[in-house]
Amino acid sequence: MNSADRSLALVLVSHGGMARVRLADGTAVLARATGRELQFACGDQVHCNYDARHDQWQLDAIAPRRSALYRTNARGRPELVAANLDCLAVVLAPLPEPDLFVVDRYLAAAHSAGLTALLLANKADLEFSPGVRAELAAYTAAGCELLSCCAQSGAGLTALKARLQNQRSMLVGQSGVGKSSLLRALVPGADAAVGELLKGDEGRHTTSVSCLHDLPGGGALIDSPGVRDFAPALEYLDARTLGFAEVALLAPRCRFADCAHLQEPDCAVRAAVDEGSMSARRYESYRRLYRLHQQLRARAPRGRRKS
Ligand SMILES: Nc1nc2c(ncn2[C@@H]2O[C@H](COP(=O)(O)OP(=O)(O)O)[C@@H](O)[C@H]2O)c(=O)[nH]1
Ligand SMILES: [Mg+2]
Ligand SMILES: [Zn+2]
Repeated sequence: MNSADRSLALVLVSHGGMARVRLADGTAVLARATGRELQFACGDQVHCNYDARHDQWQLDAIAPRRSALYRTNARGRPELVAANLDCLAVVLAPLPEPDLFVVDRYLAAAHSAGLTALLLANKADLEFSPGVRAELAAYTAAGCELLSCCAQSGAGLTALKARLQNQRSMLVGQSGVGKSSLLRALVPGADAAVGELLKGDEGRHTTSVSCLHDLPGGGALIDSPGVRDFAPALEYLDARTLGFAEVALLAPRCRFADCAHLQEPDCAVRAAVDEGSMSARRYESYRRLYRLHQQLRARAPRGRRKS
């Protein structure tokens, strides 16, 4: 190995210590992480070396990230979902029935990671229930961007393309909402690309890993596996607002600077809920996340506590 082999590569797919990376010269190769403690994900810029003796590319360092999206994994540990994203596109549809608490937790994670968030209401050929429609209106009233589209008919896709252009975005959301359909509609040849990316890795299902794709005209789009639930990594959540945009706006008007917006007197957040200008369901969502946050802080060893 010599230092001339050293080049910055982009992680297109990552799983279990392996990554399909795109080298500086544009070729995609499979690389194995040299250290078990290296945590990398789709979108990471990494240093790779070719190990001629083993005929194997090695991934041995990760370049500093401009953003990092984390979740809590099944063992309760923070896990990197994607790196260097600009935008998180949370996809929902009339079918399957949206779980808006999951949507809220994605938005909270995006907000806390400094990403812009976009609600993508797909399957515009179907109708949302009146209850969900009211909640969607509450999201936009709270300043959340909402785009309606239809992967099937193509409606709304021109506006969506323009919105995603020159950005790196990730499609997330429940299984079956149409993430992969949207990807296919926006990235010609995406299916073939996924097959190519997972080549030599037959055990992998295209539906179980995130894949980064170039958008025609600039930017990139990451498709992600469908989820039933999503928990942000609580240690990366903004402790004051838990990533709730309404709370961030209202909190400066609370009487106490450290108001948790639960029982405190003169709380601007509770006042907004009482008068109907903040969605009661969003507030309930905030309270659930707050409880989770408290539980985690109580359990966390001191060194891991943040704020
Ligand atoms: N009616 C309707 N069905 C759609 C639309 N987009 C995707 N679907 C269907 O929804 C199902 C799930 O789509 P898929 O892209 O696999 O969802 P994912 O799990 O989020 O990746 C498939 O049967 C798609 O054909 C749409 O705009 N309208
Ligand atoms: Mg999919
Ligand atoms: Zn308050």
